[in-house]
Amino acid sequence: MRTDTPQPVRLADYRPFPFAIETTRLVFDLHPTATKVTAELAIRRVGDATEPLVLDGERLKLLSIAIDGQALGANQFVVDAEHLTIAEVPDRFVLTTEVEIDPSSNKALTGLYMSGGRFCTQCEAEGFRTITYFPDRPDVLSRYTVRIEADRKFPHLLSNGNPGAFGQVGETRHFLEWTDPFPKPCYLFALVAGDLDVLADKFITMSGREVALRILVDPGQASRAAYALDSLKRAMKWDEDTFGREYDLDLFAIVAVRDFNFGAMENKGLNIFNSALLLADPETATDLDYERIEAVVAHEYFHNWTGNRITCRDWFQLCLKEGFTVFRDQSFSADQRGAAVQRIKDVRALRARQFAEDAGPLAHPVRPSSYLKIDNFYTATIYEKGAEIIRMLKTILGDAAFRKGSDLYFDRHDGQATTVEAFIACFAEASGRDLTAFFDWYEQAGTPSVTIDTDYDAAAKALTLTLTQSTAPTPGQPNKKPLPIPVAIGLLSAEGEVLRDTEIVLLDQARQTVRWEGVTSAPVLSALRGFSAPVNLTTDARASDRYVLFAADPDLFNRWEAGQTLARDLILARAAGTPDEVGEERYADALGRALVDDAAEPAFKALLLALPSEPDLALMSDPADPAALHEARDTLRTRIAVHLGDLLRRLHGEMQSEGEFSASAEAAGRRALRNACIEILAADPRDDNLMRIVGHFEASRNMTDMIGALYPLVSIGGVAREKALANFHFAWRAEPLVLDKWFAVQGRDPNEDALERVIALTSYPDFEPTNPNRLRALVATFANFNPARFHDPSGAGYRFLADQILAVDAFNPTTAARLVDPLGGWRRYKPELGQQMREQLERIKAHPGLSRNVLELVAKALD
Ligand code: 0A1
Ligand code: ZN
Repeated sequence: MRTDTPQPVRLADYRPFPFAIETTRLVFDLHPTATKVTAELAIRRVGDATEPLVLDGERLKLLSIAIDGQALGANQFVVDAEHLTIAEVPDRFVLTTEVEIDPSSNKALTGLYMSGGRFCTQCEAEGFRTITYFPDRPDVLSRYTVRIEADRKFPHLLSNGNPGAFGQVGETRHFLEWTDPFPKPCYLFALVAGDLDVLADKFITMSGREVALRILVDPGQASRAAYALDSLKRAMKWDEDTFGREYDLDLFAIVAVRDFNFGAMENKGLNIFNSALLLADPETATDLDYERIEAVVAHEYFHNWTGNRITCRDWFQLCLKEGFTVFRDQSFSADQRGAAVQRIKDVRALRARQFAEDAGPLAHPVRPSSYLKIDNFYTATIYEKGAEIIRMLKTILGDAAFRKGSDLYFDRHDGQATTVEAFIACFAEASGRDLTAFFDWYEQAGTPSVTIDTDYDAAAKALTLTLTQSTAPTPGQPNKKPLPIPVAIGLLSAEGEVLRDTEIVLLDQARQTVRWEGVTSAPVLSALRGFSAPVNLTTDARASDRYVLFAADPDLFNRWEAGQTLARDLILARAAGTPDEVGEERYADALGRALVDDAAEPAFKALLLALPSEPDLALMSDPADPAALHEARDTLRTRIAVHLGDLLRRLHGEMQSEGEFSASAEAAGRRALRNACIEILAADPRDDNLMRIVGHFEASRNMTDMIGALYPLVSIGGVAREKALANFHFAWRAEPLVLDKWFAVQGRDPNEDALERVIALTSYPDFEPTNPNRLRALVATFANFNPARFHDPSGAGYRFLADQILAVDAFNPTTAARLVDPLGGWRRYKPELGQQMREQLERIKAHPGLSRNVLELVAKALD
């Protein structure tokens, strides 16, 4: 809770910690309501002799404190709400503190808390300070030994590193010791204690060492961890093959917990996962869940090198670990599942989340220079744009120099807490290139706009390309520099033949021209292939050029992009009151041709069938009118459903797989296409379509098929909706992860009574606001993915969200803050809506006792 005016933390103020914590011994005497933590820190002064020792600590009850075994007198130290300060300390000493904490009352889910009757921790970014007094900053690395003592009702006692001594304590308690040989910052500390089932396996590393693999889950759930375990083994091998990275401990453990603020956490040797991102079987998890599990298991594993062995000097460098690790997990997924489909999905997410962030009041550089609460900076900009920067680096340097640079980085900085500068320096050195201008990508916020104009000289058979770039001002950055932007460009003929293969043009000026000779016929430009840079591109292409690309671009990303651009323009034209009916028919025809192309994979076709989302369309219109966009998008959907009805019904039938469920990308692609067909057909709910969807729902034997029909049935409304929801609830009422889906589907309900129903659902016995998964399933889904209903003209959607934010902020500020975003873009909406969004932000801001987390975001949104 806020006690005074919060002061921002600034990158420019970074100072090294004046002491080294050489070893850290922690003793946990676990009790749900009163846990005792004893910390023995071997400390050595490394800074100035006059510096006091200042440790972080919050919500701790200090029981005792001693230096070298001598208890300190009350006048020798000061404790306030956030620190423990000892003015005079020797140059080398052992500090022993004993504190008491109450995990059972911790609903903030940071530090030590209880989930499902089990003890667990979440220390990133600043949770360790609620466990014991410590320099809670990533540049203080220490070697840990941990003794955990608990009632035998908590059979598994886990921490980082390798297990050691264990034994009984009296009649009812037991203990286990853990040693982590690798120095680590305290945000990577983890502890779990409780009743768990184990799925065990092993992995032989590239140097022949055996690593024990363990996934620990709720009793009875071990079989649901099989896919995660398989993903882990594939990720371990991939990291050896692709980056030369080998795992370093004898044990790698993952624990699933149901109450978790984020997706997962890369604690050294003991990853802790939100159970939604770990547990899967065909009956309860969708293909999207499988895909995410694979990606997140890999992501957390990859952090062992990019984050743990080499960590961040300070939290401003967060992208050093997150951007690089996201790039690594995206590359892994591309190798596992197919590059083009993966790239399209990644770019879709980037645009929906990061481009929106960059276009609003919360825009910030990939490496920010100040913050109030670091928890608010776990953003799409730091993660996803951070990954795009690494991708561009690889594109610009080429594969071999990129690998040389990463090898150098791992070699030079192993065991250190370092900076983005040091990282980029390795690539500059390895490639011999000057990357000074490239570094601006880290410091400049905003999405660059790139334009390309073409001028074809038929007589000279030459094409002149004029490229320009500019970036609109963002908060605190009125003037922008040109950035080095790799633009991948190829040329097609009007008949769709390849005229010129892909070439990378490095646009690093505000304006540049390129002349290509030997262009034998009037070309169709295929630019920004594979989305080679995170920019908004405008070209002088006509709709006819886009149809050529949509039909024939060998770059599948651009083929998809052409279809999306055509659909987007048609929807925007209709929303603006100028529908292009002929264009809509032409688009439906072209889509039909793409769907019967035997060379294209089902997963790709499913992506072609998905129209641009309403939030994406809102980002493209100024000011946004969500109701008009919803109407216009639905009309195009209906036109496609009618125009391509026979084809969609046929495909829906053909894509049905008989036999055993397979989680392979290929099988998932067929299910995705099948579901995409009925999602469109639901826009034309004539009897046979309705029966087809109901039949699909009732016959479904896996969750992908079931959810694939549930949403269309909900969107059709009426009896179809009621029956499907009731059946689904009855079948899955005892499965929390599936029930989350039941709530989420209703969050997206496009019918007019959706808001009323969503509000009613918050009083439903299954709605648990203290569980972030459940809360987000309903509230965040509604606010982010149901724009037509969230932006109700009465403002009731905004009031609902503000009520939820305030209620959750009282016990979980981290999660409350993550709900603010849908109100943040208020300036982009038509004034009668924007004004009401703003009023709710004002109301939140004025709320007494508001957390710093929420305050920082609402204040920035209103600025
Ligand atoms: N580092 C984790 C996720 C994570 C994000 C934010 C946190 O606290 C503010 C904690 C963990 C990852 O990237 O997977
Ligand atoms: Zn991460």
